[in-house]
Amino acid sequence: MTEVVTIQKFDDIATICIDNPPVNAAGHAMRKGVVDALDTLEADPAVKAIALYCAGRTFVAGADIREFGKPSQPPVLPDVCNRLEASSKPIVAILHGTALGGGLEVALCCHARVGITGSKVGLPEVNLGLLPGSGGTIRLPRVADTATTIKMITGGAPISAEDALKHGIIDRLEDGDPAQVAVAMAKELRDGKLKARVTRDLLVNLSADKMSAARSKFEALGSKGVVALRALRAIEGATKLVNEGLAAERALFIEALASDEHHGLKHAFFAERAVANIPEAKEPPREIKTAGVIGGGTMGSGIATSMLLAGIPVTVIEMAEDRVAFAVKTITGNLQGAVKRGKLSQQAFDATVAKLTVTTDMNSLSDVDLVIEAVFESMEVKHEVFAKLDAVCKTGAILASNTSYLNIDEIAKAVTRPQDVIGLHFFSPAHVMRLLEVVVAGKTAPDVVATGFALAKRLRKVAVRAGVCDGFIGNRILAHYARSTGYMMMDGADYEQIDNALVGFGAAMGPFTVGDLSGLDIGWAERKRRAPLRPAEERYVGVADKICEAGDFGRKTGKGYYVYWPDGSKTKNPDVAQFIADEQAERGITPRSFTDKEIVDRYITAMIVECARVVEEGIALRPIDVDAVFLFGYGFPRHRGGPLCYADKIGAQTLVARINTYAKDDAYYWRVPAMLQKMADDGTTFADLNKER
Ligand code: 3H9
Repeated sequence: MTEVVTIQKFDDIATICIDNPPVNAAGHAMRKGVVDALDTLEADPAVKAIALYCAGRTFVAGADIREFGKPSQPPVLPDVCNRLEASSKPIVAILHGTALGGGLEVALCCHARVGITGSKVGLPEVNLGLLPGSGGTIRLPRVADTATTIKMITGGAPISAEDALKHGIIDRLEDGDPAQVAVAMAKELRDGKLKARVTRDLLVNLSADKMSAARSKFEALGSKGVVALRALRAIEGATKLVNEGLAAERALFIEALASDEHHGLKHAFFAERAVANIPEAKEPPREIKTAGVIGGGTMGSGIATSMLLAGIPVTVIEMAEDRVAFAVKTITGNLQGAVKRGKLSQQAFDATVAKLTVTTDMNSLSDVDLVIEAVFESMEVKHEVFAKLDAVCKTGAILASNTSYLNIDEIAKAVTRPQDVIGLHFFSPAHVMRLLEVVVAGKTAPDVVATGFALAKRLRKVAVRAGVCDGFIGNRILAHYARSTGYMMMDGADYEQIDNALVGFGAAMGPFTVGDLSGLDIGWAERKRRAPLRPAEERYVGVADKICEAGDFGRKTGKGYYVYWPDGSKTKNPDVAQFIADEQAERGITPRSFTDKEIVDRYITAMIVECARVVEEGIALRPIDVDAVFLFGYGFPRHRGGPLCYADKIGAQTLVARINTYAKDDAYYWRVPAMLQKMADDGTTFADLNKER
């Protein structure tokens, strides 16, 4: 036995307990421990039936992801699974928490499965670019129907124990403590009250038509369907002899382990968790029982919705009565949307709305624990708001700004308690987007930073620590690489081609379509603000300004880079071609063509350049923090792991060579960051930097 697996005997039944915190992952010690335990119990003639359960918060949540990419140490999980299935004594698995991936595969090899109420089961391997690699694709279709098998394996979402029971994946639902349920169920198994079955002996339940429809669907997705298609190929193996199917699954799993998709998705999995590792992590957070939001526009209402969904009572301050009505309507509308999406029950809706107050009276904030302002982006307005908060809010209340780019140190000058001031930068729609930039100013107290992270957790968001600079991590980087698309357009690339090339790279939408969607007036205002700060050497493209001057702000006005037709289609706005041609003539530019590859290369390289600078200057703690910002706030394709994970794949030397080539067109824009040059010289990577910091 190993320290993570123990056995206990109760007359003629026995239990095997796995205790491998935090999530009982099937690492080497667990695998070896289970096989040793089984050897011991099989050799004991007194033992008639066995129950396998876990201590702690969950049944086995899968293989140990940290072991992937390292040489595998026997016994490997597929062998552990086969060993369990071949046991001469019946075994029942007791599932609590989340039985995921290799965890569910272990359970499928046991001879009966009992779910504890509230538990979930799933095969989420595709979320890591993998497929179930311990028989899940061969055994699940022997207990569940085709649609359930395809959905669980190619979609990756877990299902409730109730649904698992309905679909035949588990045999029974019980309430109670897993250790006690284990003893009771082992006795029932011994007495034949709980029926034992060997999954591999069951008939396969696969509809050829449904499999073929799924195959066509994933093939049509191109590169986005690769992971699901590989998983589907493994499921097809279920129709072969069991051992042949298992061997084919193993081969596909090993292929998946070596794939770029797995590399990127595994990085994304760890990025989501690594960002919580901040210098202030050990500080006890302040308690947030109630909150205030200043400004009930789209952003403020989204923030309020997000807090209400987390059960935090919110007071929203608006300037006038008509604005109060607008905020109430927007927030209740958001909450109704949550009901429609199944995120909130109708019953909970009424209780949630009851936690909302919208008023024009700033004094209502006198007792709240946190206030987030989401008012107009002007330092003057922010100063006015913060001075009022300073006068009204109780001692110890956190005063946060949702500014997208303004200097938090400067904002904090308006109050007598700068230690309580922080930036909490939400992304629109704030009740949907997962990213929260926690912007730490010079005087922000460590426990205020810790509170920002604790709040993000309650709101189910991913918090990333950022330093103060124009645009913090995300918007600063965006402002830089967005210019590359304007430059390419001005130099001759068709903007629709740019959009399509970036969608081909994995973006949900191209940058010009995104601009139209979010409103071209936003960028216009931002360019006007930055105009006095713009260095003389910086190249400027005025096409977007011309579109705005014509009164076209994108989707909301029906016209921007594209014209949006009532039938939902869009075509290029013919005015834009003229604006481009005029500016090219004015600046003496002879347009040239761009390949899709050059478009993607220039765009991504521009992004990586500014990402490197943000890390170099300490605005982001580590490269992985920048990756998290782009994965959770900017729709960077998850399977590529984030811009700096992708940068390592391209290689620093290639990136430096590209920048030097592009610099021949524009030596100001294309400068090599010192950090990237160093990496090109000494062969280090952003991944190395993640390990160091
Ligand atoms: C697989 O099973 C392949 C097999 O088919 C074939 C094999 C041959 N391994 O998320 P949390 C860590 S593939 C290692 O914050 P929660 C996590 O990094 C696997 N570590 O907690 C974190 O560490 P830290 C299929 C893992 O309560 C800590 O545990 N399974 C693993 O919010 C707490 O995690 C999956 O994909 C792991 N498998 O959520 C399940 N899982 O504290 C992936 C977690 O140092 N896991 N950690 O940052 C999850 O979905 C969630 O962690 C879970 C708990 C729902 C279980």
